[in-house]
Amino acid sequence: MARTVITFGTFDVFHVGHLRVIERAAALGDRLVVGVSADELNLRKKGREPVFSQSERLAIVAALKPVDEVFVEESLELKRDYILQHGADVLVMGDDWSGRFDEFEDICEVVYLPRTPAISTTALIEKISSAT
Ligand code: C2G
Repeated sequence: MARTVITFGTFDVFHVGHLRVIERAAALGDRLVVGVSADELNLRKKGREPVFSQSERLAIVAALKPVDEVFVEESLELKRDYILQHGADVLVMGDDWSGRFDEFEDICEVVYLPRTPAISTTALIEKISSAT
């Protein structure tokens, strides 16, 4: 049976760290499903709107070769439902979330991948805004 991998993220100001985690997630199975966080969720949890809107972020992630399906992640609390709905065998997250999703080990394998060093959306935004 095909092994389905699921991962989640905002993927705002898409960069190579995002690409690498998606590629490594896809390599762990046959089919990759990506939950892209809703604008509303970002506003609620991080107190700011992403630079790119949810439909733009969704379109970018959906166009990537390793990605088979995308959906909008409306709430962080719905992870269990999303894993079940999409029939995921593996949940992949970057290791900034290490240990945070171990509770789902009863329904799937949970894998934390090391983040790509020295790149982040926040650092990019700072770099671009301070450029003269
Ligand atoms: N990432 C990475 N290396 C970086 C930056 C990000 O591997 N240098 C990974 C993160 O660990 C994450 C994914 O890229 O797995 C997406 O990162 P974010 O867009 O920052 O997503 P986040 O806001 O952490 O996700 O349910 C989770 C939510 O959707 C929020």
